[in-house]
Amino acid sequence: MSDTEVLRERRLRVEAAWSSAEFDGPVLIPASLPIPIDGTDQFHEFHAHPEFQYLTGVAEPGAALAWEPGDGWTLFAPSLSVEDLVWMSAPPSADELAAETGVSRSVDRSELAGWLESRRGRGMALLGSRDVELRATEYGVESWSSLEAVVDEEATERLGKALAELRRAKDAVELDRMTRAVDAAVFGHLAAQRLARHGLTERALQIEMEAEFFRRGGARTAYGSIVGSGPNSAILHGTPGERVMSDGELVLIDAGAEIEGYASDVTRTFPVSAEFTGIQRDLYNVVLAAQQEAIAGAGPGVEYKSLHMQASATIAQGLVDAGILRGSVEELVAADAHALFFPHGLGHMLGLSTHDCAGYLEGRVPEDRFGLAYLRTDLPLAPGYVVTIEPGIYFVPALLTDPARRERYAEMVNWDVVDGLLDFGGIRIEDDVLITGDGCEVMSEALPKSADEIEAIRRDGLGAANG
Ligand SMILES: [Mn+2]
Repeated sequence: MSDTEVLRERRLRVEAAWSSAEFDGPVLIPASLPIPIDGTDQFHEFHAHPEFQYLTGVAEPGAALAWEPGDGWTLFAPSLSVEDLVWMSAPPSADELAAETGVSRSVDRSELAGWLESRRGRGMALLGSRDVELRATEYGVESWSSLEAVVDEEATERLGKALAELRRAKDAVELDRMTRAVDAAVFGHLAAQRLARHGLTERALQIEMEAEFFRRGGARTAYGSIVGSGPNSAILHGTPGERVMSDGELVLIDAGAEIEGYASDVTRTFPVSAEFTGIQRDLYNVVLAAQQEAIAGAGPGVEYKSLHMQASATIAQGLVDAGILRGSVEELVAADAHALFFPHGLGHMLGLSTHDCAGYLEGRVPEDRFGLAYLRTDLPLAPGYVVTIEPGIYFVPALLTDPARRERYAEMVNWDVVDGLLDFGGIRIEDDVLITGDGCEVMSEALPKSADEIEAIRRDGLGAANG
């Protein structure tokens, strides 16, 4: 099947879902406009609205897609003025967009006003970017209000949910893009792992890793790369800086590339020297065991939350074995004691954004419990879903020196041991996992993760640097 055929099938599934959502009005899905940077003539990096990008496969600033039962799909292609063309490259023509997206009725965006005019006063579902309401003129529409464009908020929400549910399972075009994004991430991580050494900054690793992402086809990073050395490896979303790394410390890198809108999201943790220290290796193996169990358990019909709870138990047991927690695993997990060291969820849906849509099944909400508040996914897994699996163990000084928590967990935590590890940093291991018909496939499998394999890469990298 060609890419445009896959895109057509995708839209057919959406039409069917929207029809059963019992809404017979028009639907407009703007791609969104570039966002100006205040006080300059520049714009923030453009991100198309994921709903527009899903339905068309492209990310065209200022474009819009429309649908109406009985009328089908219309794609409005922006064109630039002669003055704009002095500064900017020409966007694809309506015909080019028709060929790329398979939306045969692709027309110049100047026809959008007429499309709205002929639907004057009718309730419309407005998906995609809502910027059209405030910046209508930039879509070539004189005035949103004078056209009596009416947004049916209830229908908008209903159709949006139906679309989000369809977006969970990835089709062939999406998986092709995600595979390329994951492959680029793997090469970038390997480059950073080989380069790391005493005396380098976090920033130096980031630069070489991201260069590799771009060389391998990455359009940009999927999110701000996280490179944390030493104590910084415990900052869950830490920004790489000028901190110089030293032998004996860990480095945590959580980074991915984006290709044609699709994200990869991979984490590895490794020593600055050629080897893990004893406690680093022990805790690394606990995280690795939790991660491998979750991957072994992932498959269609499996509740993601049950994988999170299993990982929590494995981490609690590992912390008991390391002399950090005290008590039975059941009691520790029930009291969220493990969450002092694993304060986030097992992972999330991945796709057009790093935390892709619809991680929670309709009707479910995050629990207001320390150990589960940041669980971003709560649904039964199904074939085609791509999720991350990313347990971790961290020593976050803010959590571990908090008087209320020290009192609450006075008996369950061996605080003397913890006090000696406040600058340990953290360990996270994250892979991107595709749920298949009978289990799962680790998309980022090419990036080694056993302690021995990591040390071999480090020895090799350090040898190359010295030789
Ligand atoms: Mn992640």
